[in-house]
Amino acid sequence: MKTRSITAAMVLLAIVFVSCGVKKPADNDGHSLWLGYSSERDNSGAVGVGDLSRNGVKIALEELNGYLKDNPVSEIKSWRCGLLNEKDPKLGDEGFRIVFSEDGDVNIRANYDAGVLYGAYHFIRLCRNKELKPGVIEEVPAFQYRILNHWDNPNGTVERGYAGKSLWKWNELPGTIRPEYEEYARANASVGINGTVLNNVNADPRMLSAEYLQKVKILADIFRPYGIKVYLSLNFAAPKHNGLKTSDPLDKDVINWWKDKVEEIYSIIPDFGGFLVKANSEGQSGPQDYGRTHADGANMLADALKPYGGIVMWRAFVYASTSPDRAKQAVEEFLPLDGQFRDNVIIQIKNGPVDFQPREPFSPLFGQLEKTNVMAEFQITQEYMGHSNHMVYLHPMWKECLDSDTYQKGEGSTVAAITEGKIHANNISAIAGVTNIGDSVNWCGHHLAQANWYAFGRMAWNPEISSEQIVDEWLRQTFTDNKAFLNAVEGMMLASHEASVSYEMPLGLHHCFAGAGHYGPGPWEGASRPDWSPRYYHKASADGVGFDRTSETGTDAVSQYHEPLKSLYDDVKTCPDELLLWFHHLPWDYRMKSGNTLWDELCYKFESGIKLARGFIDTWESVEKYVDNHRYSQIHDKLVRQAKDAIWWRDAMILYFQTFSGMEIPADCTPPQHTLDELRNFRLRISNYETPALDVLPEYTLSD
Ligand code: BDP
Repeated sequence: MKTRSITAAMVLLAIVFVSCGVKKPADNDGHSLWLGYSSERDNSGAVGVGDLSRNGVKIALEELNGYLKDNPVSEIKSWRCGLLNEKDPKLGDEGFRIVFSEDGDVNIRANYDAGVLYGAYHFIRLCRNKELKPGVIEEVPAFQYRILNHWDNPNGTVERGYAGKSLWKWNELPGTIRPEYEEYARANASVGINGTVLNNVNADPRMLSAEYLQKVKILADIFRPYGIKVYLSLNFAAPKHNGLKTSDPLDKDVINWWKDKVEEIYSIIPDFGGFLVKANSEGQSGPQDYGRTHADGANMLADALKPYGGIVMWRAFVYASTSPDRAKQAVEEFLPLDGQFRDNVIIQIKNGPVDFQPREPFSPLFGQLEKTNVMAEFQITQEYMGHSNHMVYLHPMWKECLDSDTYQKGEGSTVAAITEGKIHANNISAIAGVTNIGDSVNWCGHHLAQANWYAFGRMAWNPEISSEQIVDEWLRQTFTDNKAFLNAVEGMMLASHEASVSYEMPLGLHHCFAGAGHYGPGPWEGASRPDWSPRYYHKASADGVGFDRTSETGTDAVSQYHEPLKSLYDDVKTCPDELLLWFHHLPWDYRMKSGNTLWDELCYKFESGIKLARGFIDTWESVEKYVDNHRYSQIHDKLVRQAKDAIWWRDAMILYFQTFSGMEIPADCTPPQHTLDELRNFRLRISNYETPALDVLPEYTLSD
């Protein structure tokens, strides 16, 4: 005992000693995001909506002046930015050129305002990351439309939002203008995001009313100088809500109603971007209500928007409880329509075939449509990955999808290449992310979740940038460029997605969530119907676990993939471990490539997730001296909850599966801390979409 306290005292002394050299940063509430420097505008204190003198060039100069005056860079002697006298086709609408001469002159040029602005932000990023070298830099974005989707409702709630209420204060608009609106625009522009859908895909028809359009106009005016267009989600039944007898897309009155509505919108917001549509999905109305197709619905809207240059993003997220395999339905419904959509329609496809699970194979629809514009939809908000309680850096997961080869036109037909329009003669290219932004002071609920907003923008600009580079850039700008801090925290963030998969649903398991809130585990829920029930997805029984999607004995979902993927997934011997139970139903004692039984492998996978999550706490504690107290302790608390949740997930999943497998948990795994009955009873307390309050979550001890 005595020796222990002496050692503890020595460790404490050592910590005090080491910390002496590092000055603890002042408290930071996280509100300034990765933009912890002032633009010249911040210093002037000016706020102006509809100020016609504001444009991208002006803002670019304010940013450069603000940054460089406060943070002089010895190599930089002078700077300027502006439009090119003669347009350079290579730079397109949004590209830029930065010339940084040997004698210290910086010159940022572009064809249009937005490019100048992106060039300025890029240049400042290089300065802040100390990557500046004399020479010429030219960049153009990979995707034309780089769009955030807000699932925000007029009443201020946010569907699947875990960062407070909606940023948009509809009840205050158009009269009251909050500074956050412009801060939001600035943050988006700084990473190249150029569009935002303001409202939930489960759309309230009120959003298209004359009253709301006046509110939307204010936001559009604030965003415009930052190169950001606004879009709206629409309710397909809007004509009926407004007194028409039908919303049939082939009905003359309906067609005219939409034409008039679109005309009205453009008279108020001349650069309105277009519509996002969720139709015939989860109870939303759509063309199929009238015996029409998705193409009939989308084209009717596209025709109305065409004269103004607007687009329709039509979602492929459709399913019905009558389909034997939900994962197949998007291809079944959309493939027969290939070639029927107008050229200003783009089909918005979630990254995986089911629904934003911690790991899914890429949606096969990306590789199936050839004559239709397609785009990917990612979820930045962590509906299925611990809400804003868990630290999960999502870029590795998104990149896994974009880099996946569909083999549609042979090798190299990756999801990125297809959606960028490199494989087919697509008319438009786009990418969307469902935001994690709310009105909480730090915007995203978890300080480290800001990295996902940042990463989405950087990826939309350039899908080739690595996860390592993005997290490194973000941490330097948001925390510090201290090497020890960066090494530790980058490692932790880069491991976090794999950790989340491992402690929630490893080896291709999916949708084992409790209730509709999708926070904790509920593998015992539901029946074997093709709806949202965990039992339908994992199919655990005495004979094994997993969803048989093979060609011989299963639903044949594998056939929606091109060769060689189809055979690779179909054959249990070649199917990658991480998707094994997505495609195969296997006995508990199935021998894995590792030599373990499937049962042991599952236990060890969960264990590895628990270990990683526990390790994140140690890593964070090791960098305490580099982080301000405010963010340090908030992040620390959340990491503790994350590690507890990791054990909760394992306890629930494994104890439930054990009722079928009858096998023992390997002795070297963390022992369960709750019984199955306790966990099932706990489930009864989770009933809605919210994150359960921390103090009602099951208690776990983290010591070994
Ligand atoms: C699911 C969400 C639900 C959304 C739906 C969608 O649980 O709240 O409305 O996706 O994307 O992930 O439409």
